[in-house]
Amino acid sequence: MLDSIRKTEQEFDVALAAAASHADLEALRVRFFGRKGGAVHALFAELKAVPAERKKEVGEALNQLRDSLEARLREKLDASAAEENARKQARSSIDVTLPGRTPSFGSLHPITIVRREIEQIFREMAYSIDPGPEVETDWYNFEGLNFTPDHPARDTQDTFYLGPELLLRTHTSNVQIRTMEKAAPPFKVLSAGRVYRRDEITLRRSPMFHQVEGFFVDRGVHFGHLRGTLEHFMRRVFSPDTEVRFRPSYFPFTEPSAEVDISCPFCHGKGCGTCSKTGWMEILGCGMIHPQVLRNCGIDANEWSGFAFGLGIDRVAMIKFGMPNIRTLFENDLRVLRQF
Ligand code: 2U9
Repeated sequence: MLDSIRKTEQEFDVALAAAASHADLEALRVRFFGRKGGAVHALFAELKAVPAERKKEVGEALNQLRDSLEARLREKLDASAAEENARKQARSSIDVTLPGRTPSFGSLHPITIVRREIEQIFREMAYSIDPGPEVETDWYNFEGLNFTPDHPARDTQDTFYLGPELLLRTHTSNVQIRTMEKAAPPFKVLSAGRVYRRDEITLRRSPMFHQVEGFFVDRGVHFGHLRGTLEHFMRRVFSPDTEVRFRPSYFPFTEPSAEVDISCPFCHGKGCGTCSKTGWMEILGCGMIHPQVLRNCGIDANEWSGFAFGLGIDRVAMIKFGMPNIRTLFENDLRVLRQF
């Protein structure tokens, strides 16, 4: 019997050393401690047949065997459970040494950046901002601004009509007419938004573009105020050393009218490819509001006078950001937009 006990212990040692997984250890437990056919159990069953004088000695040896095997099995089971735990933890834990994922933020469209910058410059000069409607009647877009029905200047602003009287505004001047009609002077208003003209798409033109217009009506407003305002505006939008020059022009809603050039921001007036070697770039139109336009809105042109100006935001954005093609602004190419 004592031989069987020793043999069982040796078999257990071999099996325990070979057990590589939790499943192996479980099989080993059943093989030695299982109620049915377990080796240790079977030895205890044999104890009944041992002669009485040897029962104590064999019984003690059996108890020792059981305790020792149980302890060794428990130790290995615990170690295997700890290992499994560590493996699970390693699989699910966060590696704090990995570089973080950068969240992707949106950014403002270059036209929005320029529009807000222009609005801020005029807010600082006490102008109020009013975007106005894009769908407009003939009166607010044309007639109120001195474009009579057969006025040739209507041809220069080829229009998208939505009905006989309804159209997509060709400029933001509709806002000024609406303002003057509603309230009494003085006024200082800036309007910025989308305008539409039936133009072919070229490098510089698009059928939809963005315009800013400003106007100032008060007693005694004269061309000097216009000049000072625009020089300040241009030097804020471009650089403080920007030169500004006025050339006589014609618009039906202003008299006198002028076109304004700035010294080329790329070559500072020396002449380069971008300014066609002239050193100047045309940037906006302006003038003193035509007395007939004031009268159209019920304003006494003998008491009040005003100036107005208009420019394309897209053109300013193209110059500021060095874009040769207006389409770059409207294609929503993320490789472009992510740069802003
Ligand atoms: C009222 C009276 C007068 C706004 C003006 C211009 C001259 C002008 C163009 C520049 C480039 C439009 O974007 S563009 O094509 N604008 O030249 N705009 S004066 O004059 C007004 C506005 C409102 C009641």
